[in-house]
Amino acid sequence: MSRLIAVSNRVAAPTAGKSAGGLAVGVLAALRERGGIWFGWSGKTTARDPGDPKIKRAGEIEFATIRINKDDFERYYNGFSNDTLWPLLHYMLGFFRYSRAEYEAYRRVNELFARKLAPLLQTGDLIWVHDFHLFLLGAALRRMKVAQPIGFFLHVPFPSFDVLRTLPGYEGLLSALASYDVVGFQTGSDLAAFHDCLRQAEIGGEVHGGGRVTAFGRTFIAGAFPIGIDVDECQSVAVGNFDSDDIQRLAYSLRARKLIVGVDRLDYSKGLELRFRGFEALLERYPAAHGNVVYLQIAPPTRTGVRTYTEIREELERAAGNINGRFAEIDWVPIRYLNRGYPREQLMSILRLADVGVVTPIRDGMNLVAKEFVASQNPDDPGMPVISTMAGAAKELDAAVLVNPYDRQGVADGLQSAIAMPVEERRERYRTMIDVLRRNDIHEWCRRFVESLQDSASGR
Ligand code: ADQ
Repeated sequence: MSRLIAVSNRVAAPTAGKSAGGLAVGVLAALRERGGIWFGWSGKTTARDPGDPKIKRAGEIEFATIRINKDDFERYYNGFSNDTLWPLLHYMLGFFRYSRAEYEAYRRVNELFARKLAPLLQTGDLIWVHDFHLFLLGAALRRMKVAQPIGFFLHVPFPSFDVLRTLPGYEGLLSALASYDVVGFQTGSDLAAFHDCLRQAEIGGEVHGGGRVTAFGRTFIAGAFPIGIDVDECQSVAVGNFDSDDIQRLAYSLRARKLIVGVDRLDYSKGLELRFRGFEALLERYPAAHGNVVYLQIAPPTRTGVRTYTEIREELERAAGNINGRFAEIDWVPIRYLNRGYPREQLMSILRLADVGVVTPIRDGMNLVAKEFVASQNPDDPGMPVISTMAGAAKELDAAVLVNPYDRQGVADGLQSAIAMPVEERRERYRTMIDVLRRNDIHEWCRRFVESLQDSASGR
């Protein structure tokens, strides 16, 4: 069986006693099955030459990590990846910034990854590159005459042509994607947007049947591969930790109140302030919620040091203070806003305890929390997710309560209908959703992608 070489900005080496989240679960499972390498940044920068990758072996898997040049890192990561590509890909051009120097650093880091990875490769390997930090890696590997199949999966949305062309040199990004053998997106809409970009007169690409497309002189596969979760792992973690002191303390503190839970990285794409305002509208429109509903939002800071992120954090603190100030009573505070991370075990049990999971990003490639919320529920008395139509997850989980995150009253009504939903209806919707999650779990996602990559090799 061919080895799998997974490449991502960060490498999620399993740590004793910690369960891996999201994509790490799937990639680790695929690597365990076939053996291979997970290659990426070590988390450290250097002022000198980064040297050879540091390799640690755990069973069939080698974790190979490199340092990145200190000056390049800032421009590659906080600059081009997070201030240019992230807002562009999430249709949030108000946050978009562009600098040629940052693009150059991004290109250099992608080339560094190629230079350090190439010597580790063997004939027959399958290479799977993850996410927008590494758009240019496939092209850089091809220039080094790497002939093995290379796939790319985009975890975030792919924008429509009119948004994409905001990026100076967007053609280069599309042509870099054409260096891969398989390009995967989260949803059919992302794939359709990619097809549309290729068909533009200035690109001159073509879309054929069977997932094949031609552009920049190459024919390759472009498909939708919605990422899933490990349903059993999620369930057992949620149940296993449910009786812990922390969860029981939380349950006790609620008395018989309904619990709405949100769990997100603190990012503007997650629409947290709008969500707080939607909850405020719930309190305005439904007086019965006063004293009877608690909204717990967990959002640890990310990208600290970046101004926009400090600003969102302050805005959220203001909004929470404002809403609590307006509605709190002597024995009830409506919003509990926790600005820190929690271990996965605790998170999954908190989701299980909740009556409503609120997942209302402004844009999201998929959103695994929506799926984890469903998987962690008690099938006999399941909580109900309220999901934004702008999250990839809404496509598969259409049995949830769906809302437009910009519609403050719509969010309030959605929350209310989830809170008040009879148990039979919740069970029925839960069964529909859990079936979808089981059919397309994280293992299936990996299997489908790797199979496409393998097929692309035999089709060449
Ligand atoms: P993210 O934007 O990071 O991922 P998401 O999919 O919601 O978003 O979360 C990833 C993982 O992080 C989940 O397993 C979740 O449990 C965990 N997580 C989130 N908030 C947390 C918190 N406050 N504390 C601890 N853990 C937390 C990107 C894309 C998504 C896509 C994923 C996977 O932006 O759209 O679903 O990749 O492809």
